[in-house]
Amino acid sequence: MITTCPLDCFDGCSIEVGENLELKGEKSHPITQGYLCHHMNNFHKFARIEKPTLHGKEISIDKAVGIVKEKMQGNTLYFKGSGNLGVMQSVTKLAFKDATVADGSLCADAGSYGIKEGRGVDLAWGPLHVQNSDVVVIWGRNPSYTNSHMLPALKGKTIIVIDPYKTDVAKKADLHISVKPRGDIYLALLLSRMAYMGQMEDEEFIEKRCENFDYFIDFVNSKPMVMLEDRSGVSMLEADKLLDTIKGKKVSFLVGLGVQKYSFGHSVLRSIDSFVAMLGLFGKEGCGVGYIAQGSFGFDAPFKVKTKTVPKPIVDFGVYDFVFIQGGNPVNQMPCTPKVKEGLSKSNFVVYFGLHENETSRLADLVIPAKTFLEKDDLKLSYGHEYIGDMPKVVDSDIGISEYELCRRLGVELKSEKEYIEQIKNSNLAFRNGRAISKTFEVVPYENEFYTDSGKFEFFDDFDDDFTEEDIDEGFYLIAAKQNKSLNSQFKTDQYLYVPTSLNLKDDDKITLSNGIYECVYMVKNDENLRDDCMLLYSGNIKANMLTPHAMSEEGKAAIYQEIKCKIISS
Ligand SMILES: Nc1nc2c(c(=O)[nH]1)N[C@H]1C(S)=C(S)[C@@H](COP(=O)(O)OP(=O)(O)OC[C@H]3O[C@@H](n4cnc5c(=O)[nH]c(N)nc54)[C@H](O)[C@@H]3O)O[C@H]1N2
Ligand SMILES: Nc1nc2c(c(=O)[nH]1)N[C@H]1C(S)=C(S)[C@@H](COP(=O)(O)OP(=O)(O)OC[C@H]3O[C@@H](n4cnc5c(=O)[nH]c(N)nc54)[C@H](O)[C@@H]3O)O[C@H]1N2
Ligand code: SF4
Ligand SMILES: [Mo]
Repeated sequence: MITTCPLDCFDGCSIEVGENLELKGEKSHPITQGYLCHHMNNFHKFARIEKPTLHGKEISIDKAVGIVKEKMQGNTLYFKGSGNLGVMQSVTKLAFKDATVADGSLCADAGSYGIKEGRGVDLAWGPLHVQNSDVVVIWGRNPSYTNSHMLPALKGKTIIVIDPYKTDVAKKADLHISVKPRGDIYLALLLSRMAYMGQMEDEEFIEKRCENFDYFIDFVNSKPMVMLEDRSGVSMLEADKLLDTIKGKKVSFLVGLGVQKYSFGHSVLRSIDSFVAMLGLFGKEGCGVGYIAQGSFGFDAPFKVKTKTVPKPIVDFGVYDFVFIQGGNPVNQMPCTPKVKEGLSKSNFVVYFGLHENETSRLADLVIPAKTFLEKDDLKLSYGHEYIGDMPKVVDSDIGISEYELCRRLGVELKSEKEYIEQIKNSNLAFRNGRAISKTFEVVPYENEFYTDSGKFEFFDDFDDDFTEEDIDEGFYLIAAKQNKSLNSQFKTDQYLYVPTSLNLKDDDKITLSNGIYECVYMVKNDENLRDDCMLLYSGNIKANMLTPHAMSEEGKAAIYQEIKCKIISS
């Protein structure tokens, strides 16, 4: 039987389920090409929660559902994570219509906001596009870990990596630009200014397809070169190398989360898009900018309900009597762990509904086991390519309860699972070589129009940066990055703080870092791939968010993990 990987990942792999639920990548799938990553290859090895527990004591599913039904009558917060990206995961929103919903993002929404400002919609830019490019610029993304099914499309291409960390692709790249963290917007402006000086702009494209170019270029030209070099950490010489390499070429830009974990994250994506639009590199084969796309664009959203909302990155759990957490591990993954813990301890009653034990389940009053993706019907819309993946129920299990079943037992009137899935599929499905793809997918995205009100690309012409010179020069950035063996906090996590070798610390030494408000002790490991002004913590590290700020982006209600710098207070 064929199903699809449920995890929060660009690749949306198609999986052949064999005997004893053995999981293998589908060989003939154009993206999956027969292989899966560590997570799915080892999926069955990770212990799952088998029984509901109330304050640590086993109870029945019926009793657990009864408790939720009773408690949700009070002042309730509904918080959904991204442990499983199937569309049916959101069915529970129908049960929590009267609750406050934690809305916004721990992920990509600052950047997405900026993309929507310029292009209207963020369309996917998958491996089948990238294979038509001459040059690929990997900008704040780490495909070897987070998007491994992109790697075949990079073969034989000229590769440029823009990342403060020397990632595996950076080591092999034709050019690696070790940008200062938080410096990409200045780099995009530097590149735009130099491209304009070199008359690289595509006048015809700008004239026909864009709005606001004159304001953009005036704004760009008003920025002193020295300031742009200083703030980006990139010299004009390096910028010139990049421009030289892409001149007259078909170029894909693969942008990741790295560039936008900051207060002005939306403007960072907008600045990159503006640079690319100025060169006329949208709407042409092998050219464009790919980010975490709006996979659900064009599809019906039957579980969308109007509720009270509160921004997710800064939600105070403590003001709710009842907190229902589904498919997420906020104690580990939300910014500012101390505040999250404090909030949860003040709330009267916390439910964790998930697959695995974790930092959040350990603080919850009631723990409810979920069914795995193999045990329920679902559908996957991808944010990294055009293919739509069926996720049929493959096996029955006595363990756990599905999101749909929970909703039903909470008394919500529902259509059948199959009806919902068909409704969503039918709203926007097309076929290519017998495979389902999104109808709103375009072979060459934005070939004819952008999705803004004007139908044109909208250049930007201003942004705010609250960081002072002192903020920039002092302390260390804590890079928040993904690891190859964990999917955020699921699976095999890593517990080191990676430090630059210039600090002359020894592996396994302990150091204390402070962000000015909180302090935390870390065990270190030297990493020669780091800039001297950076340290790195992988997502899923128990202490990954001890020092990240209780704050959110100016736009997009997104967490801004790297908007704070830390100092060593003892080593
Ligand atoms: N194996 C694995 N795969 C995953 C995940 C996982 O946890 N593990 N998570 C999934 C999820 S939820 C997401 S959202 C995606 C994210 O996928 P990516 O965007 O690839 O993930 P990140 O590791 O957050 O960031 C990528 C890179 O940004 C760099 N970076 C940090 N700060 C800056 C900066 O200021 N400027 C620039 N230019 N670069 C910077 C980091 O060094 C890192 O190499 O991956 C998905 N895939
Ligand atoms: N420091 C730092 N913090 C980060 C990041 C970072 O890079 N660094 N990354 C951020 C990003 S990009 C993201 S997307 C978020 C992710 O943050 P979360 O959404 O909290 O992701 P996970 O840690 O993967 O937790 C997923 C949970 O879902 C459960 N689960 C899995 N499948 C199912 C299912 O079918 N049903 C139910 N009910 N539960 C299920 C798992 O048991 C697990 O507890 O974290 C953000 N936080
Ligand atoms: S996590 Fe990503 S790469 Fe791994 S199997 Fe799932 S979709 Fe494929
Ligand atoms: Mo994410």
